[in-house]
Amino acid sequence: MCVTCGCDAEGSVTMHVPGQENNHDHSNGHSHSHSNAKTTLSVEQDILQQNNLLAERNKGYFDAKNILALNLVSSPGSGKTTLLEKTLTDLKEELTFSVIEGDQQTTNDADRIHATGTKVTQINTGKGCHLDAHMVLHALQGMKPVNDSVLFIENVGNLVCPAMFDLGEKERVVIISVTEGDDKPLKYPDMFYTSTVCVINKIDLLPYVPFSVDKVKENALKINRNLQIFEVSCTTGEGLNEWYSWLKSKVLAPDKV
Ligand SMILES: Nc1nc2c(ncn2[C@@H]2O[C@H](COP(=O)(O)OP(=O)(O)OP(=O)(O)O)[C@@H](O)[C@H]2O)c(=O)[nH]1
Ligand SMILES: [Mg+2]
Repeated sequence: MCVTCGCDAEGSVTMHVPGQENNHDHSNGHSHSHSNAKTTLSVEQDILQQNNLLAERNKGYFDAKNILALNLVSSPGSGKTTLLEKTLTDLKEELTFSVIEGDQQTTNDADRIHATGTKVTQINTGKGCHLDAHMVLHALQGMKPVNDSVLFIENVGNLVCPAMFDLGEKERVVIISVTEGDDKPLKYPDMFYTSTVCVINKIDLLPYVPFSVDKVKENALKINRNLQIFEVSCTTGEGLNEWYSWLKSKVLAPDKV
């Protein structure tokens, strides 16, 4: 997290709504002290405690509005935005979506989501390596997602720090692509332990890389035996129907799947 990785989670929020541009800056006021171990521990506790309170507030907002909030986490480049582009395009007639994008810099991902016609807000975290509940709260206040909808939050690409920051989401979806190695659940257990869903992406590349789907599933289930696992290729579309069915079932019967 911030204290141990040295990130400075001072960010700005850029709103991208189809047909409307509205940009403004935001600072969440994180401060850090590295003077000694005792101080570091108390700062870390303060940050996480404050985050958890705001995450509860976000959760209450989502529950009150019947918004299914999903936090997408992964290493950089696993295919989070590509999975979103496919999902938003293929299901736009059936479900109502909005997206919060988290990246250190650029509005590249928000631009890609915007191109699908979906309401999107980009959060740039600057030196920060994760989204936190306060950033999401601030984005929600600007974008006002509608009742009975699905909100995707694409976290900053990072398999470590985002695991520690509850955003108030209902489901945490960890994406791993086959080029990353099937040992990743064992090396980065927090992310797999705190997730409810695991999407194995880029299976079209399996013939070209030494990656065992059986092994990565075994490793992921060793860390979290309740993980719901999907195998997909966002390029060929293989496996996406199972992901879509799960998503629709969560919207229709949120606590029964
Ligand atoms: N072969 C293959 N390439 C894919 C697949 N899904 C995504 N990609 C490619 O992987 C690259 C990264 O995809 P992104 O969707 O930008 O990944 P991301 O996780 O959003 O990346 P960050 O936001 O930077 O963390 C792009 O070049 C995609 O075209 C897939 O299923 N198969
Ligand atoms: Mg992305």
